[in-house]
Amino acid sequence: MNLSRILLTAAAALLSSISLSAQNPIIRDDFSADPSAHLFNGRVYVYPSHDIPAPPDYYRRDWFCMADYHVYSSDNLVDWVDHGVIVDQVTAPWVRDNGYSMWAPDCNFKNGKYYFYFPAGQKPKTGAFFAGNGIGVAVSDTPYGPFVCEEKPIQGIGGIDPCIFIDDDGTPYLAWSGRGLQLARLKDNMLELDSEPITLTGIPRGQTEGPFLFKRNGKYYYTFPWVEDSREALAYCMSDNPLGPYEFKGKFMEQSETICWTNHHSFVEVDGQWILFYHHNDYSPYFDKNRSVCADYVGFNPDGTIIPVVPTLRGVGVTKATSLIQIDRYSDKSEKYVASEFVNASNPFDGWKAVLWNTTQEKEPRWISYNRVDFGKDKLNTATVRLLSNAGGKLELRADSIDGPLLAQFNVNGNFLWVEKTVILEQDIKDIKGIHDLYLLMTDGNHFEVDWVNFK
Ligand code: FUB
Repeated sequence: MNLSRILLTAAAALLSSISLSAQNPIIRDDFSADPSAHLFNGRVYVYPSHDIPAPPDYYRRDWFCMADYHVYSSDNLVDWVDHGVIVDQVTAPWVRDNGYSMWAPDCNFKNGKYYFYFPAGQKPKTGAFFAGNGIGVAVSDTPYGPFVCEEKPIQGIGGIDPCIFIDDDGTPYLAWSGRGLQLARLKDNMLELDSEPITLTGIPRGQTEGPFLFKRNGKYYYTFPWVEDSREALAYCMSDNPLGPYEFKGKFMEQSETICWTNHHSFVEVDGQWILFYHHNDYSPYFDKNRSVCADYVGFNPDGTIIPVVPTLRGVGVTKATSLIQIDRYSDKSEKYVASEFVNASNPFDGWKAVLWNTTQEKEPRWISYNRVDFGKDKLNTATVRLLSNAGGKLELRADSIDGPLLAQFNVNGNFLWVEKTVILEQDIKDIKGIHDLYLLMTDGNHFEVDWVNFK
């Protein structure tokens, strides 16, 4: 690799970081997909692919379009830092520089280095139009770069969606999607195959891609998106050996209820709790090739099988009461007449609002809840809600349940305008401390929109 390429990669990795926030999706200022999450040195690093709207030099406007990779990290699963571009199609030596096919990547740590694996269309030989997909490696001393790309992709394999798994004894394995789901041992140098690839068998009919291999309690899990009907569910096989044979165990996430055709995922254990990272098309409801990374907790049955995960708006982590609590990504709600909608449908990245309403026939209290809010150790004095109402009414904030301790009450005159309304906390609740679920109730009125809640 020449010096200018190294400098470009280093500069990208040093780009100033941007703080993002909690809830789903976790990356809220850009599209992101195919998340591969790992715990390195006490921080969770997520290596996603990066969807972009097709630029003029890309001939397909209806397809995936990906020109580079970012890496994100967090020490609390709530505040995510974007470390900038780590690899891109123009500076990666063997990659077609207008291919826009930098699909699902992965990264892992061995021999004191971080190895980033990524698929991409190769530069065609002179005179040829197409050269097929390679899987390349870029190496770094840190999980966030700068990464230096190998001159050539891994020899002897082609395909997409590499996953690098390191067993407890240090043996590396590469899983990927080629002619079926593939798996091979890697040499200690992390750059060459050390065994003939194996094709997974025994998976019921249905297209597969995007493997993620992990180990828990001595069992190996080979997990993958699996097309059943017309969209991808997430499914898995289990084995007592890394190279199988694997036994099909079924789905652990159903197909998205939106139009999103793909899903792609990874598992990571943080402080004894397993988390599933995956993607949906939250910010792009009408075009499913612009996707967004989400995360939810995942559990296991005593026999090691995965308890199916139902996607949430709320996601993972504990939210500080003193932050802008995006209660529109609620964890629970009253049965009827509550929805999470875009604040500004013409710019989804403005985020969501919760809408609570009643009809002329029905006048019930409507509510939403947001779990795991940390009220801290210090005394709080005020609560603020950013809201909009047509004819006004009354909102309440409560802790722990819909009839739990009253935190604050808001009497609102409606005027169809967004306002930030602040009230003093109820006297006997001012010393609320620690982690509680937060409930917001519309106890009077027939239309409220709520953007966020904040305590000071
Ligand atoms: O992101 C492009 C492709 O879509 C990935 O490589 C697949 O796993 C699917 O998510």
